[in-house]
Amino acid sequence: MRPFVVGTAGHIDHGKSALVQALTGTNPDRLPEEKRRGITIDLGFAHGTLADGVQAAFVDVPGHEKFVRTMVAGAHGVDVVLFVVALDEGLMPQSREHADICRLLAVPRTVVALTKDDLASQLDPEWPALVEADVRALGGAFEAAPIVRVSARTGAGIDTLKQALADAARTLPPRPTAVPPMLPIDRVFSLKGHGTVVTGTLLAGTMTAGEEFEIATPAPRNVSIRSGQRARTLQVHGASVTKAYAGQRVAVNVPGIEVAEVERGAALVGFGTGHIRQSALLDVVLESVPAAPVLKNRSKVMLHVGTAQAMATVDLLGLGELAPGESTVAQLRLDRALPVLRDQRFVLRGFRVLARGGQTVAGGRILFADHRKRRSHDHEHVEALGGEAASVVAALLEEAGARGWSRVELRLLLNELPTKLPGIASGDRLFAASAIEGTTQRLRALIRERSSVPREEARTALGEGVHPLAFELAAARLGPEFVVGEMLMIAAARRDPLEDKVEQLLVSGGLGPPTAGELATSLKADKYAIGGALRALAKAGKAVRLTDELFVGAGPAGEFRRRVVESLQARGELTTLELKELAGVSRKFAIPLCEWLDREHVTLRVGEKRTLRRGSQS
Ligand SMILES: Nc1nc2c(ncn2[C@@H]2O[C@H](COP(=O)(O)OP(=O)(O)OP(=O)(O)O)[C@@H](O)[C@H]2O)c(=O)[nH]1
Ligand SMILES: [Mg+2]
Repeated sequence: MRPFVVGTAGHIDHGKSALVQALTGTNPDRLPEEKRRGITIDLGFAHGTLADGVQAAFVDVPGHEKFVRTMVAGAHGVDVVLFVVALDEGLMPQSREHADICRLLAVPRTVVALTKDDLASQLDPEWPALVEADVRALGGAFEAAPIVRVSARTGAGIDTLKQALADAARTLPPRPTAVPPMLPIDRVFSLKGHGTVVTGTLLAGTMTAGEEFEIATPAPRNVSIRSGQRARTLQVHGASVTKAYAGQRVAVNVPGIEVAEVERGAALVGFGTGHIRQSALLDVVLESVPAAPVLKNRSKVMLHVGTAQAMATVDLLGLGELAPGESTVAQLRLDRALPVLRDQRFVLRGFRVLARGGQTVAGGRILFADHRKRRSHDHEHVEALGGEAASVVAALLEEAGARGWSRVELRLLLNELPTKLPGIASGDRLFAASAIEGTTQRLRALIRERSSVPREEARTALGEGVHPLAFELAAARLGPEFVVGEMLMIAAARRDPLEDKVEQLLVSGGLGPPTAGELATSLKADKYAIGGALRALAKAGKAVRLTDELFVGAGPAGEFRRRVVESLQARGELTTLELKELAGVSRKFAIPLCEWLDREHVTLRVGEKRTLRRGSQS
């Protein structure tokens, strides 16, 4: 059975504190003012043994309508709500508001105590059944919750109630344990000889005595974090422990911090995680209370999350308003950054008392401690953040582009990581496949534009939005057209396999090679492709262009030129016929060959004869 916290709820004076005392032997009202006025003002704490030796921590909350914010701070980490209704009064305004709050905070288990049962004899015999029916009519968890009639005064029903609480706790869902600790602070005090002690319910993770941690304090701007603090000692249920687990109420001795530096609303978080935990922009799933008025877009409300509060503007992301009892995704923009946890529940309260009592209008679940303002077109994206871990990771990666996310950050943001991670991994970082593909394309375009660019310069040119690991992934994907080293370059023009075949046929054709048309036919290739291959060979010095139709291999052409120069040096001049005989080919080839030599300024044509141009060597 995992550790758990029982929290009271119910209208003022209905006997919550008296019941906690009857269950645990501890009076949770410890302030002199509470004792004098006979009401609870601040949260009270106790612990005791239920049925079968089961240990439980208790948080007792005030019922007064002015102290609902304290009630919410007390209820945030509660596993089993002990919903107290005085039998003689029945449901009252804060009974209903506390019921709403427990439902919005998704307190996992509910046990109802109809207390002051010792007064039953003075009541109409039909009255208790009516009260019970009203409780059932609250709906949800109240429809099937155990209802136990008790008296704190006589002790009647207390054992049955202990049994009901223990039974309810037996099947509690687990808390996230594989995450860094998160402890919303609900009390700060100084202990003589020990220094500052903070207490709270450990919502997630485990804490170890001596461990370093951070304190995230609600802050007007961005984040406010005190790092490098150490938990000197830990106490659970009044006894020192070396480790505390999620679901336990923990007292942490933090000698490095002054009492005045911390207050309820701050949170103790794992070392190095404060910047992820704290945010003034929260993507949430919002659910409005059925009896509340319509919630308009841009409404200003008070957000209660963990033990903290902040003023919030509700952006319904494209919706004009939220009808009572409906739900949607939204972004809450806070006047200060609060420490939060994914899936943490919250409550929104308005500023006027509603007809049925109380000011609670909505609540919901935190999806994401964001860093940016959402717009209406982000509606679907925020919706995706409410899905299964794998699809949430995919949505986050998609949005982060080439900046990506580290596994550590994702685990902190989501409390867990799916076993199969989407995206492309490099080191500890993950990127959406589309982001790497996009970066690769940008890099290719950059290199093509500049032919070559130093690696570092290319990285800078792509901008800060591209994480160095994304750049490396992109560089590795450039493809064979590029050379990747300290310089990123276009590889020398890649040879077309058609060029090889054309070159072969030209060389074997000597001075009488196939024409472009004949090459196209014999290679079954397009004449433009043949033309391209021939021009590429000529450009590379492997062939000589005689006419557009006729190219000869560079080897045979050079050999012919050498022999012509040799002959002319010996004989002074040569006729076209003599030149044709020297080439050993038909006129069809000989004439263009001679004209090529003229163009090359090797020969000079004088009538039907050619001489060697002055200055021409070979
Ligand atoms: N007769 C009778 N009176 C009770 C019983 N339990 C509590 N009371 C009385 O009811 C009054 C209120 O009790 P508390 O326990 O302080 O009520 P509470 O719900 O904690 O009140 P707040 O914390 O101020 O909301 C006190 O005068 C108690 O003595 C009970 O079982 N029987
Ligand atoms: Mg009380």
